[in-house]
Amino acid sequence: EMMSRGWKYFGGNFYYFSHTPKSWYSAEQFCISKEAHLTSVTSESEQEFLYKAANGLPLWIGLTKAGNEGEWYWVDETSFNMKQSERFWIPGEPNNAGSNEHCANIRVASPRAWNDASCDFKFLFICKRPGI
Ligand code: 2F8
Ligand code: CA
Repeated sequence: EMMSRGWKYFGGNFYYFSHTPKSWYSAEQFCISKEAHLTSVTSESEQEFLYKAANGLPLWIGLTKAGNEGEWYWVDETSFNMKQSERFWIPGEPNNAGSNEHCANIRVASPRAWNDASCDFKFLFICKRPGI
């Protein structure tokens, strides 16, 4: 099937691992053009699949902040619960370094993989599309 070229299947979804670094917003626009979104991460097994496929490179995921309170949310509309998700961050993250880190990436090959970084940085990224 054409659609699955360059996409990896895991747990009912297809994931696209980019080869071109983009800012967080440009990465999401790219994913939308593929009828996908930057990936959400909702289980330890999904996290493990992603950080193993990442090969140690930082990759944008679909987690960003909105509103005056700067609440984290998933861009694919999966509900985000910080208490349930604490286990996925690198210890000490998110630290909002320079008060300018409003997007999240998978930064290390570990169950505790996420870092918050400036959305303007160009990183590789992961799109996720439902398998239907
Ligand atoms: O030590 C953690 C710290 O490392 C970097 O800043 C020095 C990261 N910056 C980027 O990834 C751009 C911080 O986000 C991270 O908290
Ligand atoms: Ca950080």
